[in-house]
Parts: sequence; C-alpha cells; structure tokens
Amino acid sequence: MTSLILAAFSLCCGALFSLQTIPVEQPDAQCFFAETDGRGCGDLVVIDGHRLAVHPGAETAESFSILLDPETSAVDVADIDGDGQPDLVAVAGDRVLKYSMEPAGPREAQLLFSSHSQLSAATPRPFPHVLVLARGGRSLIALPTADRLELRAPSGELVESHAIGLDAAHRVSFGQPFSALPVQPPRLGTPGALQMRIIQTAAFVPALPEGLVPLDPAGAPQCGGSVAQAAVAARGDPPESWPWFRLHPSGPQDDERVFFAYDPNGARETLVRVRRALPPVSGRGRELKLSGAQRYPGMAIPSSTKVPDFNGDGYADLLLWNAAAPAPTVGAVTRALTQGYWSVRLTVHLFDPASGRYAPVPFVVIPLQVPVAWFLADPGSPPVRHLVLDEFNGNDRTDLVCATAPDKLAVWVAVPSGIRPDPHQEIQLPGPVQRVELRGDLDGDGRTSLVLSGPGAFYVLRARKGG
Ligand SMILES: [Ca+2]
Ligand SMILES: [Ca+2]
Ligand SMILES: [Ca+2]
Ligand SMILES: [Ca+2]
Repeated sequence: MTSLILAAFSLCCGALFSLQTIPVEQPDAQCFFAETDGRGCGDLVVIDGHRLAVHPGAETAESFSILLDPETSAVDVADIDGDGQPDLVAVAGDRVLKYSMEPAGPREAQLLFSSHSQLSAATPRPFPHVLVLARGGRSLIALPTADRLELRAPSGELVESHAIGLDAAHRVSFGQPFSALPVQPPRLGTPGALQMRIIQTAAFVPALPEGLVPLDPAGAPQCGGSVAQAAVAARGDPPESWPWFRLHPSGPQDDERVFFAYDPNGARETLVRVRRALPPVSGRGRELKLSGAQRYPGMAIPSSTKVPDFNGDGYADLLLWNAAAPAPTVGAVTRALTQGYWSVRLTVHLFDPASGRYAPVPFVVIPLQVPVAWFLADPGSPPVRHLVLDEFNGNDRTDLVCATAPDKLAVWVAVPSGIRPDPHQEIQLPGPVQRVELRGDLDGDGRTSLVLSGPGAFYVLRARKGG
C-alpha cells in the first residue's frame, strides 16, 4: 500500500522521469538501446565485461543475461534468421555467432559461419557495433575486411562486396547526385541505404565570384566546447563563417541559418545574425538576406544534437548562459569558496518570424547554482554540465535537463504557457554523473528517455506517460 501511495503522490506532482539504477562491475561497461523481445518497446542492453544483460523497457530488473564467448569483439541485436524474433549476433575472432534472445532460450552460441574480418582482432571487451543490415528484404551481416565491406547471409554466403579503405574514393565512383548527411544520434539507415562511416575528410576552398564570402564547405562544427571556442575565434570573421544552427531545426534541409559569435569587446554578449530567404521574385533566383547583428546578454550555448524550439513554432530558439559578475566583496568571494557554488542564469529568447530576429525580452530566465569548479575545468565551455535539450514529455516543445550538482539533475519542461523558472522535477542520483550515454524514445510516443553513467552504475531516466 505504501508504494501505491508513493506512486500516486509522484504522479500527481507530475514527475516526468522515473529513476532506474543499473549497477555494473566494470568501469568500461557499455549500454545500448535495442528491441530485444519483439514487443515494440525499446530495451536496454548492458555489456559488463563479457556478461550481456537485457533490461526490458530499460527497467532495473533484467530478463536474462548471456555470458559471451571470451573472444567476442562486436555484438548487434537484430532478427537475423527472419523468424520475427530478435537475435544477438556476435563476432568472436573469425567466428560469427548467434545467441537466442528468448528469456528461456538456450544460452549457448550457435556458429553461423567463419570469416576473417577486421572485427576478428582481439578487443579488451565486446562493444556494440552495427553488424546486421537490411538489404533487398534480407538481413545480411556486414563485415569490414582490409579493403572491402562484405555483406554475408547467415549461411556465410557472400551476397555483396563494396570497396572501402583509405583510397576507396579514388577507385569507387559514387555517381551523381551524391549526397551525404550527418545523422545524430546515429541510427539504422532506411532499407536499401548503404551505411558508411567517414574515414577521411578533405576540405577545399571553392573558387567563387568576387565579393562572395568563401564558406567552409564542411560547415561549422556543431557541438560542445569546440563551438564555444569557434564562437570566440569567429568574432572578427565574416558572419557567414561564424558557428551556426538551422533556423528550422525540424524542417527539411535549407540554407536559412542563425550565425552567432561572442562579442569582440569581451562583454558577456552574443552577436546573432539571421540569414533568411527573401520572398521569391519572378525571373530571379532565390535570394538570401543576412540580418544586422543583434546583441544578447550571455553566451549562446551550442547544441550538439538538438537545436531547441521551446515554443514549438518550428523556429529555432536561442539559449544563453550568463554568470553573476563576481562581486568585488570579500564576503561574496569567501561565500563562493566555502559554499563552492556560483550563480548562473540560463535564458531563452524566442525567434520572432515577423521581425526576423530574436525577441529582446527573454522567454524565461532559469537561475542555477553550479559548482565553482565547473567554471574552471574547461574555459570557454558553458559551466552547465550534462545539459540535454530534447523532447521529454511529447508535446513538440523542447525541454531541458541539466546537472545542478555533481549528483543531481533538474528538468524544465515547456508547456503552452511557457517554461517555469523553477524545475519541474529534481532528481537525486545515487552517485555523480560522468556522462550522458544514451537518449532514446523507448515507447515510440515522442518522449525521450536518458541513460547516464556514474561510477559503478547506469542511471536510467525513464520518461513516463502523464509526466
Ligand atoms: Ca522490447
Ligand atoms: Ca530471429
Ligand atoms: Ca521556437
Ligand atoms: Ca516538451
């Protein structure tokens, strides 16, 4: 009864995430999401040493575990034999193995075939790897050799072979038109797509008509501290070489962009210029127009995976951080050193399509207290740790999670009336967070769950219905 009362209490308080802690023994334990039981809800697979455990629905309880062959280097979950039930495919040395994923099934490996590949090399532990591809209605096992990507049937029969390797580009024609796009987070390609990884990139400066600003053909890097450094470095550069994000983050790829750089005068301000397409005029091509620079207090936070749209209007919004200026009083400094925390503000400015600029008045100001050490660890990077912008409650408005202490996370959700400055939910973890490992929509209803790693455990923040 007590647990029922507790459950009812947390539901009425609108807790968005439930916390599941999955203990692991090895410091290099890995995890990945997969559909392991054919029931349509994502599951968490944990590789801890050579023990692989399946947690249905990413719950703490595991349904079964498999002790992998000690030579195993790579594993993948997919229905390789076409019976509708997912299987575990593993490469151990030259052997390609299949394990049953039935909770009550046999735990021994079945040898599918033997073939030498680059995955045959010994690794310190097994790691998740895309081994199974859907091609022409069949599930094939992809094995990279020194210069080919071999696609083999479960019988071992060679079905397709593609040139790879450092000089493959000189030997292989991709044909026209060739297009490539980064996929973040990584996911399985559509049936028929040939999945490739970038092993080498080459940059070139195109010859453009005089007066046009040459752009970096690779585009600006999109994430993390390196973008913050780029935003500092970009201050004197032409605006169209500044770091940027897409103005329509969820729309089709287009060239309307938001460029940003940190204020050259050293003030904690961000300069923003928006490039939009002009209404089409007959007889002329599509024209792009760059706005003048607008200043916003704070430093724009680059987003690595998801450009935020907090009000769900299809336009990217601007997220900035700012710190309270260190007050030159002995009391404030002493207090900061003894308490170990400093005030930080996150502010959101919404894009206003009518004026073509970000609103000068913030949509929300979120006050935070963060450990002083977070300022010192990586100069240039935002002092906000484990910041995740994603859709957590399934209402098409970006929500926000970040750490408010080494072992504490807080969640802010966007609703039609806005975002409240105080957290929607605070989550005390059993230990400090090391990394955000995974994010994924486990129920297919637009709510994103998170997996974070800590010492000796994975912490699953499971998005819940009604949260
Ligand atoms: Ca499942
Ligand atoms: Ca199967
Ligand atoms: Ca928006
Ligand atoms: Ca939301």
